[in-house]
Amino acid sequence: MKERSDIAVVGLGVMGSGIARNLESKGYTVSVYNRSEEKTTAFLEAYGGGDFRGASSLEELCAQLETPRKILLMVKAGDAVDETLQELAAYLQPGDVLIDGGNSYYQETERRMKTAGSAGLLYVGCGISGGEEGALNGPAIMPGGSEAARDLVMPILLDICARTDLGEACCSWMGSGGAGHFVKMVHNGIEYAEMQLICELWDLMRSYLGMDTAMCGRTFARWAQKTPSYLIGIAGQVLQKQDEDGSLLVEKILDAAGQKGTGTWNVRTGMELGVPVSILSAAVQARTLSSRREEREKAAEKYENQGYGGSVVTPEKRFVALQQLQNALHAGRILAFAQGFDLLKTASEHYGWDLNLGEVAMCWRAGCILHSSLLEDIKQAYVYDRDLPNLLMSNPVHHTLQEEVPGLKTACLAALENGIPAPCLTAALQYFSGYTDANLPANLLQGMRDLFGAHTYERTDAPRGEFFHTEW
Ligand code: NBP
Repeated sequence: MKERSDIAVVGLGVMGSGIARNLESKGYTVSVYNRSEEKTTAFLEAYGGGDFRGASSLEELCAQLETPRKILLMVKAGDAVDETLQELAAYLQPGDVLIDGGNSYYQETERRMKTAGSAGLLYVGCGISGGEEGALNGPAIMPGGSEAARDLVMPILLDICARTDLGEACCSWMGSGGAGHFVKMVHNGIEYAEMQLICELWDLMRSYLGMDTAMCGRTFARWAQKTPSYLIGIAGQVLQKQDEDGSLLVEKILDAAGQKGTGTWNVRTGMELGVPVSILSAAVQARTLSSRREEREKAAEKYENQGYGGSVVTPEKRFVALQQLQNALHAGRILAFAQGFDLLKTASEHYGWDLNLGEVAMCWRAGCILHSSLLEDIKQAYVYDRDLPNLLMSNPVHHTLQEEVPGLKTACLAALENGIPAPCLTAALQYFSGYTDANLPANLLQGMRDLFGAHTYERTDAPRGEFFHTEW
């Protein structure tokens, strides 16, 4: 074992222990520390044969490290990060690098970076995605922060990140400040939307197409095999999983979902930066509504369930209808990515990060929850035109949506006619309709605003930026 460790991992929970093992497997000597010492002891008992050094205090941990020290925090986002940083500060020296690998809010990362910088410390906000499996075998990694830390951390992160089948790394430097954590936040926002879209598709399959749950599961599995998507694949897996008594497990899972906050951060940030994030927002709100389980039960009783008695597809027409639903899901996913990438582009311009959106898509190609073949198309769209104003303006995406939006319309109509809630699918269609409409009724809105509040308006026969007022 080397005299001093190359890197330290603080926090040996699900992610920290996987990443520590991943680092060690790539030849690094890793010091490990956990607030509750039992976890450090258990970790060393399980993997102590490797190049690991345990520490029972942060002071001991810092003393074990090669300088400049590189310390990866894998603790719960929020106060735990601040508390750990505060305690660590006493044992660090200028030039040491702090890497926060948790799901921190990007503005907190910017604040911590300033505090660390005032002590001469380098700070990296590092989005990591891939769950337990990814942490161990290669996650998607989205680092950003102090430029001076870039050359110190990138070789290490490139060693442990996921790689595509072609060997391309799913890790690249996102930019300064909170860029890395911002990209991870948007990743999670799109994840919310994709998952909700899949759930709505399942609802349509069972309620509109009359398919049984296992058949729906097999359908998702087949789709994911043909056009790879991690989330569609696991939806197929979950729908087919049997409980111990042989019945389908999903039928016994309560239909009440929670949310940890990263979804809400997307919605709030979209509002602040003036980016339409209606699909992402619909996904967050769908979870919130689902969590009101008891209220929904009573309301369903009062309104004798919400079905409006629309037509349900006959088995003979199911094949064609299923094709339309598949198109609806794909189109909905593209539109959710379009909103996510719009949020990234706008934030990049606002904060001066100069995000490379093709590289963001590349980072998500493997190792993370979003990985799917769709990301290859998105990557290509931004490689072809780095300044694409919106994903919808890419020619291949235009071609795909021309083919698939009719399916999205069919899915939304079926949902509306049959009283099947489809907040994300309808938000996706509404976003598409609005974004591609050169004649929105906002002129009436502007007129009314000017009438009651002299808010002024721009005219179609005058240059943009010139404002007029009328005495109505
Ligand atoms: P776990 O819940 O498995 O572990 C949490 C860790 O945080 C433990 O080591 C815990 O120490 C430590 N911790 C807490 Br809680 N409060 C602390 C405090 N005040 N001071 C010091 N340490 C504290 O979380 P995880 O799933 O490994 O997630 C770690 C980070 O990675 C989070 O930010 C999470 O959002 C992010 N993330 C998770 C996933 C995932 O799939 N799980 C994926 C991507 C990112 P203890 O043992 O003493 O309680």
